[in-house]
Amino acid sequence: MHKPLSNISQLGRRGFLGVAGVAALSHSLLSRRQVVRALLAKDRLAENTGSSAGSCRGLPPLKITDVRVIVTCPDRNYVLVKVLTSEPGLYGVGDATLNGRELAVAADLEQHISPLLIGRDPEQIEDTWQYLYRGPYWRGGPVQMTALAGIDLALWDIKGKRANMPVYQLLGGRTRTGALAYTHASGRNLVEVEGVARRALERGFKCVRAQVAIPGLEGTYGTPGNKTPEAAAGRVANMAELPQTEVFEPAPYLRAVPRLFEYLRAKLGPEVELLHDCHEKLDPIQAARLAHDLEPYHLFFLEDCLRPEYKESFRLIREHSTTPLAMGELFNSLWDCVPLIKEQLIDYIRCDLGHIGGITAARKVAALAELFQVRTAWHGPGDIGPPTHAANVHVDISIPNFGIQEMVFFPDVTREVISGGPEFKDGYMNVSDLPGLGCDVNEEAAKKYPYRRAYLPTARRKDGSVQDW
Ligand code: CS2
Ligand code: MG
Repeated sequence: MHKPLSNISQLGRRGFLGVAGVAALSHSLLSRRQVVRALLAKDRLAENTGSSAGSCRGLPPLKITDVRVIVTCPDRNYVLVKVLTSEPGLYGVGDATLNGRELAVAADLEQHISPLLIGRDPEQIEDTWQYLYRGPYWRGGPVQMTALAGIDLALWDIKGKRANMPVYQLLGGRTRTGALAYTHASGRNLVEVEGVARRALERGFKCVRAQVAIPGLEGTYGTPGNKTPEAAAGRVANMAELPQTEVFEPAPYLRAVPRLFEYLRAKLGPEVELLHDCHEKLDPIQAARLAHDLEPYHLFFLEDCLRPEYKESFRLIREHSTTPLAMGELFNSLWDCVPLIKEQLIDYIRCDLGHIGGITAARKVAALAELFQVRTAWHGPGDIGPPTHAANVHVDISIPNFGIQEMVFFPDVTREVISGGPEFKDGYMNVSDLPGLGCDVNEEAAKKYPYRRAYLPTARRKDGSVQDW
């Protein structure tokens, strides 16, 4: 078999150089092909790490050119995000408002997040989410997740505008004609709550959350304090330069709340959907007792009975009542939602899109919840901005397991700064078919209302110990 060697010697040196030459040539050809392949791969990699080669058909590649953080206080503090792009006039608006910690979020956005985004492709929403969530190594928490949510909303807004579609179309299109909404009816006594609830029903609401001041207790969450119900509707009645301290005792609360719903059912009848927010105030057995005592009044749901740290205690409530349960506005991570959903210990997941990482996070929570027949009831109070309310409804009308949407009406002064957002009609919320989220921010108007430091109230028991507000 060793013939070939002799062939080589027969070829002589020229022949050998010839072969060597061909080998070198094919090698260089090879390496050139490898170079081209490597270049293409690099392109793909670049594409997958935030700098793309124009992902929308025929459109030039897009880059983030600036991130503006707008802190303003028309009637309360908001932190808005404006993500500008290399396409003239194309920008995204997001909301990164975290009540009582606004400047911490603004600083995170300005000092830490914005530098990371300049030059990236805004179309790479999921990659940017992962990069901003896992990239900092230290992950989660209300400040970072609110900052991430602000960016996430702005990127979905850009993608919708570029695709010339409302965001709900990007999320798979409509699953319903509108999102059933609820509003707040709070009062200093039963008659006042009934009055506010009746006015809400006249306005078209089919669902009302009822909160009443507890006799003998100074200030109770969700009640107007010394303001009229209208002035306090949907707003935190007493934001203050320094936290005001309310006094809470579970015993009078556990007596007063069932009386409230007995009264409202007697006055308003069986049709109207009624909800109540415990606001994370109770110990497990107290929550079980309340849920049990409220059974005869068929609440749509009882919200946030327990503190977010005590998820396993929902089992105790389940053991003692069939009152539907909602939980989640204080969750800051997708993973916070898993145990309650997986074990069906709640019926409604109530995350705040603005504090859990935006639309990208919410649609994953909704998908998980769908698998366990849990419905959504995203947080929608007055201390998150219209862009988050818009995002709520874009997700609500594009998922199969929507439950209900909390909403508030924003005063004109806020609308002067932040236009657009979902509209209320005959009991339902809806968004426009404008491309993107459908909101815009007026930076000049925002400048007219500088930030004012404000704190949420805190609470203590009568013995002076700290209590959840
Ligand atoms: C409440 C909120 O609407 C709700 O369900 O829990 O109003 C909450 O108190 C505020 O967002 C706190 O900032
Ligand atoms: Mg709540």
